[in-house]
Amino acid sequence: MAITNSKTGKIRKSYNLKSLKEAANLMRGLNLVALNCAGSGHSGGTLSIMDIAAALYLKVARLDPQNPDWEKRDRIIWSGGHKAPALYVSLAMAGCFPTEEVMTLRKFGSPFQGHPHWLDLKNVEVSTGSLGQGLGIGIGIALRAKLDRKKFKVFVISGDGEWDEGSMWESALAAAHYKLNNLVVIIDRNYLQIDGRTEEIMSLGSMEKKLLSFGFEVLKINGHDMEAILNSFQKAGKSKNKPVAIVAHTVKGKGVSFMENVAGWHGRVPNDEELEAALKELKLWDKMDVGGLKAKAATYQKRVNRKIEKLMPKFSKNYFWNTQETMKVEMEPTRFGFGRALEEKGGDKRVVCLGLDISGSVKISQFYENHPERKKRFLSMGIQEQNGTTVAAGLAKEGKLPVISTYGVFCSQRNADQMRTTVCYGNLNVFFGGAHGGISVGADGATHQALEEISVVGILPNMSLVVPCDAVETQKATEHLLLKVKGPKYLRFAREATPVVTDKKTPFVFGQANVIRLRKIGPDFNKAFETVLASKYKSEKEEVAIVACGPEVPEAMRAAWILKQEFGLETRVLNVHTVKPLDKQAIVAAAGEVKILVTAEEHQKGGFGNLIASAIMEAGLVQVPKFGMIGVNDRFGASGRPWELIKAFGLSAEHIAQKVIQLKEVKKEKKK
Ligand SMILES: Cc1ncc(C[n+]2csc(CCOP(=O)(O)OP(=O)(O)O)c2C)c(N)n1
Repeated sequence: MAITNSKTGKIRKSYNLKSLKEAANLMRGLNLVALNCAGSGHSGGTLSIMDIAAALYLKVARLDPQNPDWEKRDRIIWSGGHKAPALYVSLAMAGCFPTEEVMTLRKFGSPFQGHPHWLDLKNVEVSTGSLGQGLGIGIGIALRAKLDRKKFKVFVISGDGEWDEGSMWESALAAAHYKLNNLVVIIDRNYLQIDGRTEEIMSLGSMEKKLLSFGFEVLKINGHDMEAILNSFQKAGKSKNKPVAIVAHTVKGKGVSFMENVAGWHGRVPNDEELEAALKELKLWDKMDVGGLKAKAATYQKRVNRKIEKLMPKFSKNYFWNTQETMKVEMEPTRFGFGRALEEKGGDKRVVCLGLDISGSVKISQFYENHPERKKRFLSMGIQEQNGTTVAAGLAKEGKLPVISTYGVFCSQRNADQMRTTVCYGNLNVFFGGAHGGISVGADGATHQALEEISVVGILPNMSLVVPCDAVETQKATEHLLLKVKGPKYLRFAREATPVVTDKKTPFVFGQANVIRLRKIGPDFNKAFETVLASKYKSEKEEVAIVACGPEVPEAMRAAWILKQEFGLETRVLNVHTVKPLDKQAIVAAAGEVKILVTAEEHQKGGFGNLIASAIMEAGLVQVPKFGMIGVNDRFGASGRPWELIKAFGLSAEHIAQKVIQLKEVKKEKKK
């Protein structure tokens, strides 16, 4: 089949071998320009799958770009959602929307999210981004076709690294069990994942033999030979009673010499010079209006900037970070503190680190990078959050101090039952490094923005949970959790650089909050504040308390500054780095001593705020303060720049200050 008019049954546009190859080449170019405009994303895998994508969307699958909900269309599932740009340029080339629109990729408000979201963009079948789930969805759709005697086909595009996930093999069993001959799974066998070569990270061996033994009809092809690709799809259409697996041997980064077979290009995008070199290699530099495409992206971004600025509460001055001398701070990602601590304390032979194929980015690899002798204590688990958690449990049971780390979403929720029943119920000494927490992971979008860990993890018996406010505090917390806290522990930290507001001397006592007070507005932001342990603090009859954790602590400090300068209000900032066990004494003391109390979290609103509220309510105070919460308001995240999202989702200091003022005014009005 092909791009079809669903009303007349006629082919809208047909491709021969030559034009299909040309289209695939152009799609590579468009993909790279979009990635360059986005400033982040996945070059390697989008290039390795592009010939297959071109064949599927332009020639093989039955689709009507004018009728995305056409019942008879073939369904294409992108199980590896990080290859979204390849999906978007495929849809554009098929005629679903103008190609230039894809240049808004990964920008705030764009339908071209970092990972595909079917509710944002017609023609996207399902939302993906958490690896290992697309095949199961495909099976569900294929089963529905069988139940209702529908003739459409289901194609699932997966990556080889993705097959580290146990869920893929569960799905493989099910596909064969139900004899789904209407299901074709494509494996982009490029032999690379993030941390390196698949066979070194978690050997897959022969995918062909494995899938054959699972009951698939298996076709092995060169995934860049267009004729072979088309033939394999034709053969796949004739399967009698088996699901089909096309193992497409490909080259990650295909088409651009300096990207080919280089693991580092997994999550890197070309800068302007690299883009030019790449497009010249693809013989597209003179053919494409790169300037025009980039202008489209720039114009869209300007609109975003204006929209977001409108969402910001306004004061007499701009108090945003580094806009005026006094607001100058150093910025460092909290994950750097995690890496430093592992490097410094990793000499302890009991420490074993488990990598989940994102080791460089979350900084767990710093454990061994300068200490080759520790490499044997670094266990590569591939993309296996669930298995990694139980393996860590086994290590802990035998006296080791295992540390396991990946994106917070996968670290706290992909393995939720393993964490609950094996680790927490057994009270085992496993350290979870929940990296890239919060929306500040930015352009990757909702699938990668961990906003629920405080609720999911903080409710577990025996668990300790720390959410440090900056890189320095992250280092202290990592060291403490690793060596001093027995039992399960979870550290929530972030990807983006955030203000450093503590130093070596700042108190950090596990389980005890700090009080931060603005003493004297002066030229140096950090020096204007004094920090003491909450247990040592005596009330100064401040009117306001802001109770915060994680990256909202610096925002709370800035809010205290705004409240003082603009309204003359004194604020007690409570840095509650340890969320479990919670320093209820400090919280209740604040509640009893101020008139307005606002909680602030870069998390679903209430995960932290409700813990603070219940601590206050349970204390049975005679009088409770006016209470407000700042957090993400019952929604999923979105693609965008980290600081754009902080502003757009109402998490900035300006929003905290505004909330305080609103509460103050409500009170005044009621008195009248
Ligand atoms: C459950 C889950 N864990 C981790 C990640 C982070 N991640 C994104 S892509 C990727 C590597 C995927 O490798 P592969 O499937 O081989 O894709 P390709 O190399 O073809 O891009 C990882 C670990 C994720 N998206 N989902």
